[in-house]
Amino acid sequence: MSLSLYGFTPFDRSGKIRWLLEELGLPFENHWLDSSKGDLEGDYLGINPMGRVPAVLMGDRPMIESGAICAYLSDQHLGKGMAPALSSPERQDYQQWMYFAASTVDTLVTRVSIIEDIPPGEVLDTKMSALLSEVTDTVDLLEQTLTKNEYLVGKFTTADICVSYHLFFCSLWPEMKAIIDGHPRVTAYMERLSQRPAALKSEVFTSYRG
Ligand SMILES: N[C@@H](CCC(=O)N[C@@H](CS)C(=O)NCC(=O)O)C(=O)O
Repeated sequence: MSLSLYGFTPFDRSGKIRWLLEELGLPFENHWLDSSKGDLEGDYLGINPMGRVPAVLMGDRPMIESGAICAYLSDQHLGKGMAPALSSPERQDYQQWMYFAASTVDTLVTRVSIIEDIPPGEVLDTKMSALLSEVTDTVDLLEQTLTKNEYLVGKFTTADICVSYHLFFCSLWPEMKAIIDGHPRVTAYMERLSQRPAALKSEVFTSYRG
């Protein structure tokens, strides 16, 4: 079945799908869209009616939502070991971290982008400090989890791709990077993941590695 991936830079959410496709060894056609040229309009709305990226076209079936795409592809290719089988005990943790990536880690980035537009003053300070306290709780939990294993679910899975990918996005904000850098196991985990051949090939951690 043909597989096409639509994104607009190596740093939008299509990066984690590209990384996963490399880990799975699946051939795909990469489409870089440019919103300033109207690429997210017209025919593209047949693939993603919201005019957003990423999206994939599997055969003639489109799919949106980066986390769902990663989960679906991993389950479709269960034999490649990127997701634990439904009946395995690890599946519970895997599912937890997949949702944690999309609803806890990814939203930190969405929220900081909104908060940083607030004019300097008390409102900005209060909201930023509440957000940074959540970042600390999030990274503390990861640090604690990584005392038991090198990866979130014991062995490397798509949950590591999704969590580390969104954490990498967080690290692009100096305030959040300072918190992440204060967690040695998390920092070593990010470094370990960034050295995987599939991660290097998809260039997702390029700016993380400087
Ligand atoms: N929850 C969606 C978020 C999709 C999304 O918001 N994508 C952004 C870029 S990562 C976008 O396409 N924005 C359109 C634009 O900026 O014109 C996902 O994970 O796929």
